[in-house]
Amino acid sequence: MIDERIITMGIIEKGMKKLLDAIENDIIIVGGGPSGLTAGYYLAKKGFKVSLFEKTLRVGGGMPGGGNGFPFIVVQKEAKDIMEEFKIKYEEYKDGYYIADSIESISKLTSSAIDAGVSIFNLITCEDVVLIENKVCGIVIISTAILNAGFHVDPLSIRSRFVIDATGHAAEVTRTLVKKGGIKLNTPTGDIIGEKPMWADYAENSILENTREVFPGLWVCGMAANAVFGSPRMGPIFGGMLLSGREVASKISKILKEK
Ligand code: 48F
Repeated sequence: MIDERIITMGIIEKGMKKLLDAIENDIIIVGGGPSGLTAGYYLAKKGFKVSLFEKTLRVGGGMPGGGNGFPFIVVQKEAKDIMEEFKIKYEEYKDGYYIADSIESISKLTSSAIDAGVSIFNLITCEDVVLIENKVCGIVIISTAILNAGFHVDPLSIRSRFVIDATGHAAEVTRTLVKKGGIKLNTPTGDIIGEKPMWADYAENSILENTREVFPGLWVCGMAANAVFGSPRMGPIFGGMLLSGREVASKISKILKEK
C-alpha cells in the first residue's frame, strides 16, 4: 500500500534540508539561464559550495526557445570546447559557426551543473541583496508564488562570499542594488549603462571584459554583464553566455583560492 503521508514527509524533509543547507554558501548564483548554469558547473567542479536560484518553474532562461522559437542555438568556434565539456552535440553549419539543439543544450548544462554539485532552487525569486558595510554578502529570497500573489510577506536572507547576477537582460540583482543601496557601481558611469541594440560581433567580443565584479561581492555574467556595462545584445548566438559563465567561475575561483 502506498502511504500519502510518507510521500508528504519525504518531500517536506528533503525540501527543508536543502534550503537549510543553502543558508551559507561560497557563491550564490541568481538566474538559471546558460551563463548561470555554466558558472555554477565550473565553480562546483572546483569544490566550492554553490546555490543557484531561479524565479520561474524551470531553469533554462532564453536558451530553450532558440531563435524565435526554432529550437536551435548557434555557437562560435571559441566556445566549441565548452560544448564538448558538456557533451552537447553540434554540427558545423558554416566555417566557425556551430549549431546545436537548444533543448539538448540546456538539459546538459543543467544535469552537468547538478552532477558537479550545484544546488538548484526553482520558483524562488531574489528580491534584494544583503548589503553589509558596503559589501554584498548574500541575497534575499522569496517564493515566486507569494511574490506574484502580491501578499505582504517577509522574505528570507541567505549568505555567501560572492553573488553572481546571471539574470540576463534585466540584470535584476544589480538593478535592485543600485535602486536601494544608493551606491556607485564599478562601471564608467557608476550606474547601469544599459543594453545597446543588436550587434552580435561586438556583443560577443566584449562580454568577457564585462564579466567582472561590479560592486564588492557582486559579479555579473552573461547578458547581465553586457546590460550593466552598456554593450549590445547578440540574439541567438550563445557562445558568449558559455564563455562568460566559465570566465566568472575562473575569476572567482582564483580569488577564493588565494584567501
Ligand atoms: O535570460 P537568461 O537566459 O540569461 P543569460 O544566461 O543568457 C542570455 C540568453 O538567454 C539570451 C541572449 C544571448 O543569446 O541574449 O537572452 O545571460 O537567464 C536568466 C534567468 O534568470 C532568471 C530568469 O527567469 C532566467 O531564467 N531570473 C531573472 N531575475 C531573477 C531570476 C530573480 N530576481 N531571481 C531569480 N531568478
